[in-house]
Amino acid sequence: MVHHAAHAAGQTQGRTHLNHPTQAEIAAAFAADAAALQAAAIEAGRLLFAAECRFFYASQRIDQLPPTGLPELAFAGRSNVGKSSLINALTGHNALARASNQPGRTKQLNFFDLGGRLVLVDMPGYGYAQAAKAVKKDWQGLMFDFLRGRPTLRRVVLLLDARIEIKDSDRAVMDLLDRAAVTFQLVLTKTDGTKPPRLARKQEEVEALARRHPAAHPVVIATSAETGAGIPELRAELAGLAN
Ligand SMILES: Nc1nc2c(ncn2[C@@H]2O[C@H](COP(=O)(O)OP(=O)(O)OP(=O)(O)O)[C@@H](O)[C@H]2O)c(=O)[nH]1
Ligand SMILES: [Mg+2]
Repeated sequence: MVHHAAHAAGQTQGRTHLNHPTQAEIAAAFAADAAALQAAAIEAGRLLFAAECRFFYASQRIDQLPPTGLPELAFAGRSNVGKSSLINALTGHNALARASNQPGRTKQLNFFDLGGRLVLVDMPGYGYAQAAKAVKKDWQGLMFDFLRGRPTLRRVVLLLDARIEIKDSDRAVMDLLDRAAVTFQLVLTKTDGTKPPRLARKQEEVEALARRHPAAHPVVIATSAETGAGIPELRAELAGLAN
């Protein structure tokens, strides 16, 4: 691709051979190719997430999961971080996944089929301090068991609130995913509440964190379910995992 583009760049400048494009021509050719690839990925993401998305299964127990089939993506993170809202933003629905400002809204594993190509799993949150012990054991235990042992789970989208510090519970989940060798991708949520310089620092901090975790995907995406920021980029990234 780059070679062709550099060749074309050379030709437009009236050269007849392709051996000596200038540094600037090569850089321009790389940039043009990268932009074309990103545009294609964004379009693939848009198409995938424009497909019909339907809820098909809720699971409250690890021995009652739907049969495995399509590649699965699980949305994990602390209570209230915005998992259900992010699924709604990605799929362009207002209320496919139930979101609420009451932490601990999602209490089971909710499975959504996206166009027969990918399954999205909305998970209960962890780290909800006020949850009763028994409750924690129930839905948080279910979440951990699922993350550790699901063969079709292709990636965990691990959400971190851009406005607040990373917590010990987040670190514990990243360690667990490292140990289970389950790839996770860190996604910042609620970026509408953060000024650009602060958000840039946060993004760097989280990218550095990703570099320290063997199971972490290196790309960190900053999103807002409220404004739609980062949603096309996240769709593009996730479309690469679909059938
Ligand atoms: N400002 C802002 N608020 C958001 C955003 N995304 C979610 N919220 C709010 O955060 C709260 C929690 O959202 P949910 O999507 O229910 O969070 P959750 O992670 O699914 O929560 P649990 O199911 O309880 O673990 C709701 O009041 C949302 O409206 C966002 O991008 N920006
Ligand atoms: Mg939820």
